[in-house]
Amino acid sequence: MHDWQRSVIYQVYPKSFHSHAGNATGDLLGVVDKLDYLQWLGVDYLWLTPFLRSPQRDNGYDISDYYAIDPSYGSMADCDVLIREANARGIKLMLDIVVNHTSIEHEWFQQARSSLDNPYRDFYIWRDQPNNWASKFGGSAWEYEAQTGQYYLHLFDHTQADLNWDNPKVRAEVYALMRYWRDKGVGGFRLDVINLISKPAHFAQDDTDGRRFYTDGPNVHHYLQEMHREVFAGHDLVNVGEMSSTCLEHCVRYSRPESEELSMTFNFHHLKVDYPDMQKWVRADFDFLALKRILSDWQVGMQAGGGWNALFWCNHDQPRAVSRFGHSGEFRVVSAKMLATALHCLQGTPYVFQGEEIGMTNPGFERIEQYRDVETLNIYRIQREAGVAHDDCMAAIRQKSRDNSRTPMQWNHQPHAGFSSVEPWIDLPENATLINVQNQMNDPSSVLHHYRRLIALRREEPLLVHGEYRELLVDHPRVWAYLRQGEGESLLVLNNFYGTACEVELPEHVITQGMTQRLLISNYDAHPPRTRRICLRPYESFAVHLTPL
Ligand code: TEU
Repeated sequence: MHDWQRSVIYQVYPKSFHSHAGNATGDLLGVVDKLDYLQWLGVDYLWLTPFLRSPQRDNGYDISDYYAIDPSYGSMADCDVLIREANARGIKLMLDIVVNHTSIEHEWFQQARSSLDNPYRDFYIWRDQPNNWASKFGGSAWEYEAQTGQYYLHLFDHTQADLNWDNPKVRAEVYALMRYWRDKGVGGFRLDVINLISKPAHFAQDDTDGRRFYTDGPNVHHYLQEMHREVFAGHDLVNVGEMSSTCLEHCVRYSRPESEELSMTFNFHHLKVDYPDMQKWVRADFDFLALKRILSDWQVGMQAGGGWNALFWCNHDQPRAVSRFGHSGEFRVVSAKMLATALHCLQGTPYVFQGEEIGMTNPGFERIEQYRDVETLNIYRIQREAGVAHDDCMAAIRQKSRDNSRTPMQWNHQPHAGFSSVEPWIDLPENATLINVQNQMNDPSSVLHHYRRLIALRREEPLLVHGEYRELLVDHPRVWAYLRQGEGESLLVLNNFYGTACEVELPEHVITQGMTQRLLISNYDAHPPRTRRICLRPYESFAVHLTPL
């Protein structure tokens, strides 16, 4: 068993975590300030979203120097302090590596754009004519570069130019920069949209947006195996790939140990259950049966293929889980705990995104001026130009904008929730005084203590790591029930996803006469179930260890 299979990873969005300097944006020493808290919480790894030098057009996912810290986050010396202080507390740092694209301010792009025969020209992807491929942030994926009269490819913002991975010099540069960070003592990498790096030889016209040509592209496994040999082999690293619009077969290949590619993969299928007809920018409720089906299929499929899932509800690109799949009003606390239990009892490595552990909600910003995210602002402009009414745009943005998760971490009752001493770069939700770490630290029945218990359970209960996932009550429209089975023992996990009580009847083999039951965690004062018929209260959830006689 790999140690990271028993680990929990905490995601820090440094811009919104804590400002040591007291500025409008967070910094690396601000993360150092909170390491004792993270150690208390019990997490094993910290994934920090990019803090390398960047014009910050996409909050650091547009890197202009892979060997320098962005001055807004501090210095290289601060970074060394962070790595050292985290390691001293048994916490390793995962660096976010963004190598599908660079900022157009990167020296390579500056060189490349200067002339057709510049040695860096081939670091990027140029064509005389654009095709119909779409940028994931709206509009065309091609931008015209007047000086040399060609278009360059950008799957994201036009300031994020895609690197040409078929050029061996590009790959050599990428592995070199990863070795630099590896040798500095980071414990692993999170690889941004890494399944998009291999583009096809021909840029065909497409009847959709082109993604089927470059998603899990022709040489992607070959390049990841090369990265493994060049960077990972012989080192104790955890590497997670962010996989955009991927599929199960590829994720098994990316993450099974025999492939020698990555440790695990993120995919987003379960987070599209509120995208009607795959449309993100429409307000919509989530489809619960689809959510269960997708998560179950990935549990079963990854287990069968020997792959490994990264488990998550939240990250810096997604709305807050409690607002999305739970209840942000009277049932906020129980529903946040239910979501946590449902996820943490699955097979895979759980990720906690800053603020999730205290049940932070979407901020519900009403005005477009309160939003900062490049994707949100692009979409607003494009939709308005296409004639969509302001109110309809805003209803979708309020629900779906990436800024929902990017508001400052809520630490305490001080001004700006203890995040900074000046007005932060983005507003805080109004409920910040109610929902914060300080309140919950002192309250053993809080969401925070529930997370701490779940994180500890990962290490205590081997069944959470290797128990076989079996779904129960597959068609139940409100309850997600599953087992994690081992030899002669199992865990039973029940989760009511709705705010009304409901009764379920478990199959006969699950609860048998005289079996021993040990309650591991619950979000109400609950006793282990004595019979097969169980009444679940609003958002009730628990996990129980069962040993038949
Ligand atoms: O995101 C990749 C990605 O495709 C999405 O999660 C994206 O935000 C979503 O499709 C938009 O609707 C990664 C990073 O996590 C994100 O923050 C970056 O903006 C993006 O790559 C580009 O580097």
